[in-house]
Amino acid sequence: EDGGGTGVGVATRTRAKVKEPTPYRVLMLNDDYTPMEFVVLCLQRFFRMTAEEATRVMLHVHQKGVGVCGVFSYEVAETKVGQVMDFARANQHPLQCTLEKA
Ligand code: TYC
Repeated sequence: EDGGGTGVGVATRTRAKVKEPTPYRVLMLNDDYTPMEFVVLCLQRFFRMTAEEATRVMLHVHQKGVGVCGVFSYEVAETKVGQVMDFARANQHPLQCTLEKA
């Protein structure tokens, strides 16, 4: 770039700006009725966890009350929350899933 026409350029914008989306955590909440196996199935199906990983996260939620399923862009997080909530409702489980700014 040569703003003043001096023949001397300043190296600006050498790299395109990559705008990272604001990250959102998807949280799974504990309840007294949803079967443990159903929560594990949700974590495997919608968050692509292995059985071992899903079991670890499910037990964490069971013991602590809440746990992180993953961190995503708002759009992806919102989609995953909807998928879990729809699947839980279809199976008549009270499982709750939500999102928060990470
Ligand atoms: N607390 C449930 C039970 O004892 C199991 C459970 C775990 C439910 C995690 C929801 O997000 C959850 N059957």
